Amino acid sequence: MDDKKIIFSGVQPSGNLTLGNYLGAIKNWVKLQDEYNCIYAMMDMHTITVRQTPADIRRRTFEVLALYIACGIDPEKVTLFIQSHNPAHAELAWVLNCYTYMGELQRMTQFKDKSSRHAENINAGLFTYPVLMAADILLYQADFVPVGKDQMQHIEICRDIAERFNAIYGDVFKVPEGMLPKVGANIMSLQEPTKKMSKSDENPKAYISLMDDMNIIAKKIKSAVTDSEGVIEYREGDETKAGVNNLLSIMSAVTGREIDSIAAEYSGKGYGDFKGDVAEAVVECIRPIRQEYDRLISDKQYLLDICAKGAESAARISQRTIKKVYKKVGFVV
Ligand code: ATP
Ligand code: LTN
Repeated sequence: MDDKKIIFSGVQPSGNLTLGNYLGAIKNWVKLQDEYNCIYAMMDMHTITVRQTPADIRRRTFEVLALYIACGIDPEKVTLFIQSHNPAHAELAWVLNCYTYMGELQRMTQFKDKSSRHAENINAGLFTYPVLMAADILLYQADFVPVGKDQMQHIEICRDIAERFNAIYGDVFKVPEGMLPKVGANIMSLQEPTKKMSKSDENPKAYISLMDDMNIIAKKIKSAVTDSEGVIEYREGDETKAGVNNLLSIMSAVTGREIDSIAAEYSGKGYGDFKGDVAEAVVECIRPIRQEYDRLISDKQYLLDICAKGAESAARISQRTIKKVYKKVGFVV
């Protein structure tokens, strides 16, 4: 291996990827692929913490892979694989479960949120979700984990578990750091802009899916909730401005322009003009991704070959960590 630092990240194939997933995570991954050794996975094992239709997981796993590549991830430079293809994730997760406290898992926002939304199925996997995520990252001795803001609490618990384990057994795990994008780390719902944009939102008008038709995307942006003040201004922390703040962040993230300069350009103009331009910018950002995606998704064999090669290399790298961990805890290796 060369001396490049290691990056690990992934997305769950639990729904159609949103503009939030793209701007918060995947867009950032593309920028990192030359400078780092990047490993990106489809986190299928995490999706079954919530009840799913099996055929949907299978189809979406390929969709997510095709989207990664359509967004600009180069399979020649990056390791791309399906989480369940490398058994080391489940193996390390078991060990780490025994070094994680119930109390710290109980405090996780995502657990509280998802268990209230799925009250009929609060399973043990949903509870230990962050432990599997810690295993994903620690297996590869990752230095950095590029994610959106909502995942930072999971990165924190991963660091705590790694430090706890290292304190007992010596330097086994690299303690990773989260990496947030400069803009786009927290794209909000278009309908309730104080909530994050989420692919599992029951109201499809709340999110932009990368799979939406271009005219639907434009419509969703034009009907985004704003306020009655009529002033295009970014006011951090002002909940009444959450809708406008969000549209400004989206515009900034898709065009690469500074928020202040966008706000200045629209000062004195109405929301209608502004939304029309945001809609156009978002459509122009997604259109080429969609075209490339449509081409890739029809070539199943190509996608299968990529994840077979990726799984082999992922298994090879992670075996080193598994061996070390098993030896340290006292298993016969
Ligand atoms: P779900 O709704 O099923 O929990 P999700 O839409 O939150 O899914 P994930 O698969 O959990 O998506 O997240 C994938 C990546 O996208 C993570 O790095 C996450 O931080 C990022 N992400 C998700 N939603 C947003 C958002 N609204 N803004 C910025 N980044 C986001
Ligand atoms: N929980 C993450 C998906 C995920 C992940 C990971 C991200 C699972 N394992 C490891 C980064 C590193 C989410 O985005 N919901």
